[in-house]
Amino acid sequence: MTITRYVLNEQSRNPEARGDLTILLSHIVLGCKFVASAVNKAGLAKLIGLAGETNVQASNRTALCSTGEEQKKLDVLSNEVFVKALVSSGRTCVLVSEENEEAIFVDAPLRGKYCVCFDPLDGSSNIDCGVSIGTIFGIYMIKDKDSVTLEDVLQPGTNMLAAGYCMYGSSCTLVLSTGNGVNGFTLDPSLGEFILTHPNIKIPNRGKIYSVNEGNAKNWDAPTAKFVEKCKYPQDGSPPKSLRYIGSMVADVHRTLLYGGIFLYPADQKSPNGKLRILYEVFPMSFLMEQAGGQAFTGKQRALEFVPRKIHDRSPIFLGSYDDVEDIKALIGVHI
Ligand code: AHM
Ligand code: MG
Repeated sequence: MTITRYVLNEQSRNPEARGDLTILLSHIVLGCKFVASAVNKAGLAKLIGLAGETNVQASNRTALCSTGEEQKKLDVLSNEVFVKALVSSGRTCVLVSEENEEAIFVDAPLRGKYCVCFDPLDGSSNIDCGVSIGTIFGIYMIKDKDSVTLEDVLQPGTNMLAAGYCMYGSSCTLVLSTGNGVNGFTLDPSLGEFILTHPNIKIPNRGKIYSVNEGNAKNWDAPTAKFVEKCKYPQDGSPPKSLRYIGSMVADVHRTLLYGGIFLYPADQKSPNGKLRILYEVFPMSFLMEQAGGQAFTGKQRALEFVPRKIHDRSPIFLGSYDDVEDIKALIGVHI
């Protein structure tokens, strides 16, 4: 089963579907193949290293990093690839990219009804050492494509129609949900096709792994510190959890989805909203987790119910196995 056939099958389940989402997804798949090829050739083609610019997150993050975030060559290329792939699909009206400060409004002749929020190459600090990196995307429908505004982009994650990520790792894996479960496809390089290799992914109810940047522990709040303490020194007779942290959200979430456990990027005293961006990191991954039977929580509420105020807003996030996320909710004392 190729991803093309899978998406066409999904389309045929909805008698009112006119194929627009199918076309949009095929352009996203094309962008992923292009970036996968560039990532594979990066060392040879001199694509690793800096592009000599800083990206939009630099100004947002001055409190954290006085020099600004350095933008890598592969980030620049991947962003260009996805913007062109999405615009040329003729199915998008507004795009939000991690790499662009402002939302991109598509010119009228090429305008369609979808909004796509994406991080073209997440985990860029891992590029130069060959660790897995990925593309993350979330898709919304816009009410009126002829009068689209920024407000149309600032929707809760519950309005998302589809989301996914593509991981450029030891193999290239695309994980997708169109709101009917989660499926994983692996790129067969000899065919140039994504093949369904992980049908109907369900996350275990509880896992043996926790995943967090523990170097931030001195700035955590009490419930987060207590939660991680319990992962290491459980009081209920269960074995301690293993720690796995790659520092590349796509890879950390992919492992969490397949093996179970919890991934967290909590708030801390230095970053009261955590680090991860709502529209193109937190929402798509939360959508996938819920679709796989897990849950995603901001520390205050169900992550998908959050309504961002600006396109690059951040939020703390705890996501993964249902019962593991229940544990952090119990420690924080939130009942949702
Ligand atoms: P990026 O979009 O600038 O690459 O940052 C996002 C990445 C995520 O992939 C990852 O979960 C996180 O940053 C790791 O942050 P840290 O190095 O603070 O642990
Ligand atoms: Mg990035």
